Amino acid sequence: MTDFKITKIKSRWILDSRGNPTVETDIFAGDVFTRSAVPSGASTGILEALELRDGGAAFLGKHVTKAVANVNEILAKKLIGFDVREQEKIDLEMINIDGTDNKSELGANAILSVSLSTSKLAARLLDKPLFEHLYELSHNKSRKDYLLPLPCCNIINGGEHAGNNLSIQEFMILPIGAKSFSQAMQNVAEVYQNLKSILNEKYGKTAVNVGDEGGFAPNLSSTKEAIDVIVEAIEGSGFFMNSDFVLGMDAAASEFYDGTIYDIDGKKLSETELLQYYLDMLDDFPYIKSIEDPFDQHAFRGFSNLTAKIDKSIQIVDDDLTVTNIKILQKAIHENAGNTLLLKVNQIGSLTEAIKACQMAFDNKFNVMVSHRSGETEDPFIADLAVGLCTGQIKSGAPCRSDRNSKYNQLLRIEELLGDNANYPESFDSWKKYQ
Ligand code: 2PG
Ligand code: MG
Repeated sequence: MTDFKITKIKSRWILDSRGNPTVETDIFAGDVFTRSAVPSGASTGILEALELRDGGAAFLGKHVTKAVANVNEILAKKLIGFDVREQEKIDLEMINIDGTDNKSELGANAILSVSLSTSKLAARLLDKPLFEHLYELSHNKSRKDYLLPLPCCNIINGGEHAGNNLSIQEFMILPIGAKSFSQAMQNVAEVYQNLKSILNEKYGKTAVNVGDEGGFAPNLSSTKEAIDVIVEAIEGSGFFMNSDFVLGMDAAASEFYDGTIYDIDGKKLSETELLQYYLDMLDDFPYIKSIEDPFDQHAFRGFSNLTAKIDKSIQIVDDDLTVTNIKILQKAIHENAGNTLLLKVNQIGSLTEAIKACQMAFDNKFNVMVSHRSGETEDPFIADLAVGLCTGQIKSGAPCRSDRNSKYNQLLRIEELLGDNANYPESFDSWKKYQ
């Protein structure tokens, strides 16, 4: 008989995609173990759960020995004997041991590494793919067919993720016209390679250096210039705007806001002027269908005003605004601030709470996009999460660099495993048929 009880927990530090230390944890049930690593953001929201770093000299203050010790010396002792199928019970136990609102005692990185590994071990012992276990955990029922996500691939990096002058952090291409996930990834990869040639030809070879998320980081002077070159790459690859691809962006506007003024593309704009900037942009480029964090992380009013003024088919995505936290998401829903939740497990620090945020979003007709962080590892957890929650959307950067492709590649494997039971979204709200 399978024994689902935790027998051992072992945590360590490893390096993430930016060369900073992060927490990795193995959980054992007898001889069987699973492993999870925690990602880390650069343009983080102020209200995110706390990522515990040591301070001091080691790794320029970024070492995680305290978080690792919190797993090995505190959580490992308390969780021995817990049944890994009881995800919520284990997560709540960790939240209680931590005892703070933002997981600052043990560290969200410590707690999350255990939380994610727990779900993987349960899936392994139940002999189920992780996405299936995650579906059952979040829906209390099982299903055969699944919704693969639309890959929202960030092919030009700016903001905090690149050493260029682009204010907007992410320029994403969304392959809406593909009929399958694998076709979508192929289309994206072809555009990416063509974009590389175009950038090289137009701006020289330094323009194809890449940023933190694997997208190119050319020193373009404006948002418009970036959009134009992306459209050229899409059309040059034989695809059509609107039918094959639409565009998305993450402004990550808190990063170009000084508390009074938004400094974008060399222009100094008030909140009202920035609103008009987006409305003009949507007029000029009608294939932009998703804008994340268009205003500062405290600017609920800006989000509401923009959401009210645009067509309902366009996504306004809440990332730093809501930080995967149901209390803040509730406020955003109440104020109609945005219409889509960006779901990042490490913003809240446990799987159970991330699932609750997703459910709250869906219950209130918000779309959900599962997201990586700019500092990533080879752990593909969020690929299974996107399928298990049937969100129909994921962002994991460019189709380049293994920390990004580990997620897309896992989705290719899931698609293969599901065969005819793998579905590709027809629209942003395809998730509605899967809840
Ligand atoms: C974002 C993310 C991921 P970071 O802002 O959405 O793309 O960046 O992890 O740096 O917060
Ligand atoms: Mg963001």
